[in-house]
Amino acid sequence: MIEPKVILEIFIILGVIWTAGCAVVVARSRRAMPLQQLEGAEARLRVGLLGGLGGVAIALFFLTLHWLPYAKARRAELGSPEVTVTVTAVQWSWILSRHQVPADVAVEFTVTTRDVNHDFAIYDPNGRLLTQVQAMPGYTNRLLYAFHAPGTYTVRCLEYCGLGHHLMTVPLTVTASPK
Ligand SMILES: [Cu+2]
Repeated sequence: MIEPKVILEIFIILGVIWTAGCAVVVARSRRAMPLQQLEGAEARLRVGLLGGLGGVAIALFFLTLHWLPYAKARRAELGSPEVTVTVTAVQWSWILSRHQVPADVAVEFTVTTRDVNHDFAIYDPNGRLLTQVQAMPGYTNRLLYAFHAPGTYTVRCLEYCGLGHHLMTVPLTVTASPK
């Protein structure tokens, strides 16, 4: 797993390269050139940039796909769930089948709602968002996650669902790893 700091650094480096490239294009376009030649050079540059950057974007998409937090990627990383928590959202509270889960174990949250859309989000003891999934009427969405430290985590709703939306919090206790 790449550190968020590294991703930010890569993003900044790419941003600097992109900005420098734009500056070069602007500087070159100011040179006095016959109109015909300028258009030809610009057209070639555009096609080159489109093809090159498009290729890079597609390659990055496929190379980084397995880091996306989709159920299949999580399952490949964490294995089959050892603990299941059923989660039902209702205006305006969360109904959890259990409020304690062990650390370092794959936990599957099966999430649905009795009324409107909600969003099941888990925050760590420092208030940092760890993971989330939509709670949708008529559907059960599965969220696989492993907690790495014991503590009191907080479930919140991340989809505005009416007057009592801010009341939708419930603690989730992560106990020491059984392993
Ligand atoms: Cu809400």
